[in-house]
Amino acid sequence: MRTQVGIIGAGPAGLMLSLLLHRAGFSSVIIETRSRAYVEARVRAGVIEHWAAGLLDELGVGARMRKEGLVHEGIEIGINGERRRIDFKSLVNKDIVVYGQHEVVKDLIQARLSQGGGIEFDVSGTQVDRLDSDQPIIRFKKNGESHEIACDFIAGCDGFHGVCRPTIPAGVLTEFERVYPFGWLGILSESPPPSHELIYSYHDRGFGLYSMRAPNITRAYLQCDPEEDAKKWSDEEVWAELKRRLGPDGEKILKTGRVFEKGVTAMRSFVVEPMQFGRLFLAGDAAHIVPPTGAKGMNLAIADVLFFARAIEAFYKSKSTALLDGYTKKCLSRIWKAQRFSYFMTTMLHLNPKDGNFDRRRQLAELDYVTSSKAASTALAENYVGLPVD
Ligand code: RFL
Ligand code: PHB
Repeated sequence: MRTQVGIIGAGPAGLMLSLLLHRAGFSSVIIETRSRAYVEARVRAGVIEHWAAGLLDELGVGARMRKEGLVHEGIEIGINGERRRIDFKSLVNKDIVVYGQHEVVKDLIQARLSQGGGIEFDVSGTQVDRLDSDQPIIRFKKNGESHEIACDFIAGCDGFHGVCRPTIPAGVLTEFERVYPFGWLGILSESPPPSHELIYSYHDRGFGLYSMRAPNITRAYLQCDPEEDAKKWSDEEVWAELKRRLGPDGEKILKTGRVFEKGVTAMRSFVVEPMQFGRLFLAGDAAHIVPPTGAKGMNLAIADVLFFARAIEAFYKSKSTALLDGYTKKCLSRIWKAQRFSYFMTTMLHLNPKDGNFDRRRQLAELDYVTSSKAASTALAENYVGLPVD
């Protein structure tokens, strides 16, 4: 098999890249270890930045998001029960769309398959080779048979635990990392959320986030120990804690319902530099992880592949390698700003067990400041809706 761009991973990064390349007239093949059913059901992100929603429209895959997604013009920040609103519309004249990542993935897969595009699900033994030549190779097995794809370029869109990053020879990459001493216990339930917008709640018992997937489906998170076993939390305990962390009116405004998903996610910030080696280019979670408090992970993945697709187009259309050579620099300038914002949101809103009473007061001052100063709330809004991708 031969293709222009071989893509490892059918997450948001790999799938978006295949559509961007198709629009520009270039061939690609995606290989994915999981089944189509698995990737279409994997519950993850929920917030689509303003420009990313526009890109889905542009690519002709935004129709269901526009019908079923929920447009939000702001968020609420709870400070020990007192809620204050940050109004994106009046501050930066932009909004975001709340629409599950797995729904985006479904829409992208359907679009790609209807273009006749290649996605090989259920592969095993993925290897990337000859990365420093101009014909890198992907090897994999499917149904017991070995396959090889000769590529002009390989896009490593295989997430944090993929094979592409570890294949890059030792000494090439520098890693930057921070691991946080807390995680999120997340639930999905058949019940309406407490507000039509997201509530990020700082509380003396720990952070709580009240999101949604539909008007009658709540997605909520509780700060917990990163090693916590989700099974140890009964549904009753989860609801009681979610109500407490919402504040005095929690009992009244948080409706309970059947919990149909429960899991714990640890939190880290991670970046590798550079994001390329020879003809292998890393994109999305393969190159960086953000803690979910800023809702940036999926959006960063989409921004990376947008920059990569532009670079590929310049290479084939004008034989210029300038954008490919500048890929790392272009991506990192935006990634580090998203890292900064995700770190800011995370440390402002969570209780760090190592912190003392000084830090609690500092957090409360920060929360008061970002919700009362127009300059500070504009900065939060500008980052939340998404920085430019020009
Ligand atoms: P993905 O989605 O992990 O996809 C990588 C794909 O590669 C496959 N793969 C392989 N395929 C072939 N061969 C191999 N050797 C392979 N190894 C792996 C995997 O099976 C998988 O299908 O990475 P991608 O595309 O870079 O996308 C990144 C996003 O998924 C991630 O950043 C977000 O989900 C993060 N995130 C959020 N992002 C947002 O933008 N907004 C949010 O509101 C948001 N909330 C969240 C989140 C992540 C969370 N968790 C569970 C980590 C909330 C949570 C709780
Ligand atoms: C979600 O709805 O899953 C969600 C929303 C906002 C975040 C993280 C996750 O910051």
